[in-house]
Amino acid sequence: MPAFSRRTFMLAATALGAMTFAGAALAEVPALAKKDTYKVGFAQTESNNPWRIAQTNSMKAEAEKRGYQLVYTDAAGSAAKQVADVNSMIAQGVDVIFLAPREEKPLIPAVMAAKKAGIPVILLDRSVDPSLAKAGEDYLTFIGSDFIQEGQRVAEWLAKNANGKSKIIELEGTTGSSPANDRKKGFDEAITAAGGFEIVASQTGDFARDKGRQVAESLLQAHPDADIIYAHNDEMAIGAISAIEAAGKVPGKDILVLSIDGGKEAVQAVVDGKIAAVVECNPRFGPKAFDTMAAYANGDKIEGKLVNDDKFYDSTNAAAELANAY
Ligand code: GZL
Repeated sequence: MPAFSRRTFMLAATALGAMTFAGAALAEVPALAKKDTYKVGFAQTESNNPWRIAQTNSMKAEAEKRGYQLVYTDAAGSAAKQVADVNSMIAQGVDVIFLAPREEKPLIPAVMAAKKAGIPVILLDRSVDPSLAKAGEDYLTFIGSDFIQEGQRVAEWLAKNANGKSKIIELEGTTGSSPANDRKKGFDEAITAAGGFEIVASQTGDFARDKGRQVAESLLQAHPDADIIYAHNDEMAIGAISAIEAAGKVPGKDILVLSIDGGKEAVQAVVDGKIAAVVECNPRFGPKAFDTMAAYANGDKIEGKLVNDDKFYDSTNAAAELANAY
């Protein structure tokens, strides 16, 4: 081989090797050593509704059952505080961080800081912007529901059971959160494809009961012909029921209410005929979260997305299923 091309070859090989090494370093999720016990971080978004409280209780119960030390934080609805909470966990030297990112973009720095500190992150329930952080590279995996499918299931039920009702008010979840983004995407695309429906208004109620009630009240006044309310979660659906009744209308008769989460209060409302259908979004993450962490420590391959199976409640099964609802 002529000297010039050999030198060029060596330079190219060195450059390629450096890039590959850097690439490998950037692409690796930090390892988790196999130990008898762990110090585990769980950064919760807030505790403003039964769903979040059920998720937290499930995580705390599983940590206690396994004898792990749990460093728990509650961001009280602030993405900025949730970033600070994760940074605090990093400083405390936790072995792994479970994170339910309140919104898709603001939590990216927290995910990257944990990776840089050599701490694997498992996303629970909510995800981050996939164009900014990737499973299997920046964090280990996402465990949660398929929010697009949840929205689609509501649309599919409506397409079969609306019985002529067609004007929809949509109550969106927390702006910028993956459940709000994807429950809207899944529902809006499917209900448009079904034909014969119109979303007359769509506004955030921030997954909160009273905000949901206030927004539903104002939208019902602005759209008196609305005869369907699709709420991204039970809290806002229950708030909307109060708004419907305050407007002198009958939920389930004048206006169909549809929801996602499947908490006991909402499933009871299905039994009572006030909510037409609810897609479950099970908050009991503890066992699956800690089993996934143990499998990773054991060296098992972990898929980038671990989707929960969600039930569906309507008048055909709500009474029988009520006892199992969270
Ligand atoms: C969905 C979860 C949502 C619930 C709301 O996985 O993030 O947050 O649907 C909760 O009730 O506030």
